[in-house]
Amino acid sequence: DVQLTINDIPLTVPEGMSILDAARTIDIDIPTLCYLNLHEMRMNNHIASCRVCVVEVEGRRNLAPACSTPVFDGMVVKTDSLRAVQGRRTMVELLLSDHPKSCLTCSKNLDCDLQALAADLGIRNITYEGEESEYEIDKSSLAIIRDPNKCIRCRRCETMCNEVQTVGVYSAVGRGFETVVKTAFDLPQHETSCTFCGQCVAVCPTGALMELDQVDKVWKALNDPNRFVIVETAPAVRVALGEGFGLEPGTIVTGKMVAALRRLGFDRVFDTEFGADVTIMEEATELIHRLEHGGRLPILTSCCPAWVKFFEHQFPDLLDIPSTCKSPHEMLGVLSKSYYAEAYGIDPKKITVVSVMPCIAKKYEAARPELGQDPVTPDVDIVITTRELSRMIREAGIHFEHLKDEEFDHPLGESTGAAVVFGTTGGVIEAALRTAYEWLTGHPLENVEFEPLRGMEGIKEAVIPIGERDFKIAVTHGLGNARTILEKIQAGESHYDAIEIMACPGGCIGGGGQPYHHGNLEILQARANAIYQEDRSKPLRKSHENPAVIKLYNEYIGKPYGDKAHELLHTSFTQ
Ligand code: HC0
Ligand code: SF4
Repeated sequence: DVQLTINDIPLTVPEGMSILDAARTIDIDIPTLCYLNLHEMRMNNHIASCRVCVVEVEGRRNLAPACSTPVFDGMVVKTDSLRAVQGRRTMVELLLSDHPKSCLTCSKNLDCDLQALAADLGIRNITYEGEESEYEIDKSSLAIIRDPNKCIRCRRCETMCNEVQTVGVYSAVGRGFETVVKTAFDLPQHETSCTFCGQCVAVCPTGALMELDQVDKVWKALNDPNRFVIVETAPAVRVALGEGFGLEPGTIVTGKMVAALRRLGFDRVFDTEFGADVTIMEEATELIHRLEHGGRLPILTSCCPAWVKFFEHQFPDLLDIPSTCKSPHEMLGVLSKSYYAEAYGIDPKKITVVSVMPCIAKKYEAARPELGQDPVTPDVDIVITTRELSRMIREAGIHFEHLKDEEFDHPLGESTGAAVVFGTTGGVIEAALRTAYEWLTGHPLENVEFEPLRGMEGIKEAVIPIGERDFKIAVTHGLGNARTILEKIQAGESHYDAIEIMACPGGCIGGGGQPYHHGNLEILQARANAIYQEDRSKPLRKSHENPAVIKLYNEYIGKPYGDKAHELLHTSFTQ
C-alpha cells in the first residue's frame, strides 16, 4: 500500500492504482471521457487519449493524466488547482473545436458525456477555431448508426468490441488530430462481422455510435387508422425504463409501462414474456427430444440475436447445436399475426407488431427474411429500444411517474415467473430446467431457484441432478466468454448438456438499448435483483403452468415441437 494526499486529504491505497481510481475511493470524481474500467466485464480502457483528467502532481512540471499515472508513496495531488482546472478546460475546448455543434438535434442530447462535461466546466465559448473533420455517416446497418464526426477518439468502442466481445470490428488509424476510429478496411458496418450487440453504443461517450432510431415509424403506424398496432415488451425493459424518468435503478415499472403504452395509442399491449413461456415449452421439448433420439449436445440457447450472428460468423461448424426456437419476441409476433388474428378476425396484413427491447440487435433480427410468414409479413415489424420508448413517452407529454398501474391484455399478456428471469444472465436455462425437471421426473419441483446459475460471474457451471441423470450446465454472458466456452467444445475439452449464452454482459438487463449505465455496474445488479423480485411475486413460476399457454397448445398449436410448432415457432441458421 502507498500513502498520498489528494486535495490535502490523506489516503492509503494499493500500489499501482491510478490517481483517478484512488480519488474515487474518497469520492472525488476526476472527469474523464475515455477511461473506463469495468472490472466485472474485464474491460479496461486506459489509453489516456482524451487528457481531460489532468491533475497537478507536486514536483512535476507538467500536468499528469490521472487515469494512467500510478500513485506513489508520499505523492501530493491537486485535482482542483487553477492550473489543473485550466488544463482540463483547454482539453475540452480542443475537443469541442473539432466536434459538430449540433447538440440540440443530436440523438444523444442530454445523455452525452462530452456535453455534460462542457456544462460542468462552464465552457461558454470555444476559443480554438480548429478545422472540423468531415466524415460520412455510416447508415448501412439496420441497427447501428455510426457518425465519425462525433467521435472523440476515446477508443472505448474498440476496447469493448475487441477485448470484451472479441469481435474486432473497430480500430483506430492515424495519429493525433488525424486519428479516427474505423471499421476494418473502412467497410460499412453491415459488411463487417458486427453482431449488433450494441455494447460499443453502450460505452460511447458521445453520439458517435447510436441505435437506428425507429420512433417515427412507430408514430406513423399509430396514426394510421388502417393499422392494428400491437406492442410487446421484453422482460428486461420493465426493470430499467423507470431510470429514464429519474426512478432508482431496479424500480419495477411493469404496470406504469403498460399504462403508458395504452396512452400512446397501441391497440393491444402484449408481453414478450408470453413468448418466453412458449419458448420454454419448445426448448424443453427439444432438449428431451435430443436426449431420447441421441441428438447432438450441448443444446445452446438461441434467443439472443447478437449471439446468433456471432456463432453464424465464427463457429459455422457448430450450426446444428443451437436450439432452433425463434426468440420469444418473434414467437409473440408470429402468434399475434396467426393465433390472435384468427381468433379475433383481424387481417394479419393489417397488424403492425412493435417490440420494445433492451437490445439493439433485435432490430437486425426482426429484419431477417426467414423470420416471417412471407416476405411482406415479418413476425415483428418494428423494434424500438428501452431508450426510444422513454423518449416516446416524454414526447407524448405523459407523466410516467404519476401513472396508475395497468395490466397487459389477454391472452398474450399472461406470463409466469420463469419468463421474467429470461431478462438476466442464467435466466433462460433456469426457466428451461424448471419445466424439464418436472417433465423428465414426473415430480413437482419444490425449489425453483437455481442459485448456482445466478450472479454476474462471466462463466458459470453447475451439475444439476434430474432423476437418474446429472445435467452439466454452463451459463455465459459477453461474447468473449462465449468464445472461450465454444473453443473448448470444439477442441473436445468440455462436455455440457446445455449452455445459455447472452451477448451482453449481465444478459438482457445490460443490453445495448437500455438506459446508459455511464460506467456504474451497480445499476446492472439492481436490475437483476428486480428481475428476481418480479419472479418471486408471480403466483405461477413455471412456463408449462401458464394457463394461456396451455390453451394455446390445446386449441391451436397441438404438441410442442410438433408440425404447427415447427411451422410457426422454429427457424434455422445460416453461415
Ligand atoms: Fe431478452 Fe428475450 S430475454 S432476448 O434478453 O429469450 O432483448 O429482456 O426480450 O426475445 O423473453 C432481449 C430481454 C427478450 C427475447 C425474451 C429471450
Ligand atoms: Fe462490436 Fe457489438 Fe459494437 Fe458490433 S455492436 S461493433 S459487435 S461491440
